[in-house]
Amino acid sequence: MSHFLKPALPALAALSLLNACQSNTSSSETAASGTAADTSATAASATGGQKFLAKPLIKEIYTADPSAHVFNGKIYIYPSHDIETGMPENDNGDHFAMRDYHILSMDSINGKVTDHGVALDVKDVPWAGRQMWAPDAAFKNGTYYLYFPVKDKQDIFRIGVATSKSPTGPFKAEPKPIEGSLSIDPAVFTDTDGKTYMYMGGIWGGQLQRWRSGKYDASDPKMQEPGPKEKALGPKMARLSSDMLSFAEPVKEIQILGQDGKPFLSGDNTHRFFEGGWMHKYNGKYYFSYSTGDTHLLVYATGDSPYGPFTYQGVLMNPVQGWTTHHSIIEKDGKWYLFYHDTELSNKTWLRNVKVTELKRKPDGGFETLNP
Ligand code: FUB
Repeated sequence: MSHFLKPALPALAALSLLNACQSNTSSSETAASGTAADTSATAASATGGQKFLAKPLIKEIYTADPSAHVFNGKIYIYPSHDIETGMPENDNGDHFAMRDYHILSMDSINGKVTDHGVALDVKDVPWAGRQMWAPDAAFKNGTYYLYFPVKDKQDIFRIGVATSKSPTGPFKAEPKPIEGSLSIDPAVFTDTDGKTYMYMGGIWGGQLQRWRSGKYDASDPKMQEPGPKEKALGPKMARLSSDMLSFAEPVKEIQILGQDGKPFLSGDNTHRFFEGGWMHKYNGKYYFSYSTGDTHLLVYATGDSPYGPFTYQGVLMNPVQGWTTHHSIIEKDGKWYLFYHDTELSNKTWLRNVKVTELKRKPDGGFETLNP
C-alpha cells in the first residue's frame, strides 16, 4: 500500500469510529513570556459545510508540518512550504516537491501571522537534490539553526543545517548534510541541562526502512520493511555537538513500548511509529509524540530519559482531512498548544495548511484526545 496514494479523507471515516529560547520544555523549567493568549485562533472553521476545530493560520501560501517554538517570548513556526508542481502522486511522495522554506511568526496564539518570505531555497543548498520536507529549528549561543530534510543528488534523504542571526532567516546552509543523518522529519529538543538532541525518521517515502542494515539500501522498498509480526522500526536520535552542526554520538534507534512493556510490531499500524516525531518535557517527564502514518493518528508516549524507552499513552489527535498528519507542541503563557495541519483550503493531500489548537492536559500530565 502506498504512503501517499490513499484517499484524502480518511479522517472523516476514522472520526466516526473513533525557555525564552526553547519552547518545548515546561515553563516551570524555562522562562516564557508574552501577552496572554485568548482562544479565537482555536475557533472552529467551516468550509463547504464541513466543520473544523481550528482555522488555517495563513491562506496566502500552503504550509504543512509546523514546528513551533517560542523564542524571546514570540511564536515562530517552521513549516514545509507546499506547492503545486504537477508531479504525479506515487509511493515515494514525489508530489511533495517543495523547494523552499518560509517562516511564520505571531506575537501570541491569536496574534497576526506574519510570513517572513523565503528563508532558505533548495538552490542555495550545495548538496541538495529535491524535496524540502518538514524542518525544525533551535537557538543556541546567539545563533538560530534551521534543520531540514532534503534528498541529496543521489535521491537519499539527509538532514541539513543552516544558520542565521535572526529566527526568520535568511539562513545559510552548511556545505554538507549532517554526517550520519538519515531519513526525514528532524525534531530538535533542548533539555533543561542544556543538552540538545535530534529525533528523526519516517518510514515508506521517508526511507527509514532503507537503513535497516546500517547502510542505505536502494532496492525495492517494499522488501525492506519488517514483516507484520516483526518488531516495528523505531525513530532515530542523536545528541548534537555543542556547535549544533554535527552529532556528538552515533545515531541510535529509540524504543516505543506498549503498556505491556513490549515493543510494537510492524503490523500494529495504529500504534507503531511512522514519521513526524516531536519531543517535549513536562514535570520532569519526556513526551515523545508522533504520527502513525497510514492510520493518520497523532499519538504520544512517555519516558524518563530523552533516550527513552517511551511507553505509549494514547491519542493526541484523531485523523485530520488529508493523508499526512504532523505536529508540534509548545507551551505559551501557561497553556499548551498543538500545531498541526490539514487540507481544509485545497482538499489536496499535498497542499496543506497549518493550524493551532489548545491541548488539554489530564491530571496525570497526559492529553485529552482532540477531534480536528
Ligand atoms: O511534508 C512532507 C512529509 O509529509 C513530511 O516530512 C511528513 O512528516 C509528512 O507530513
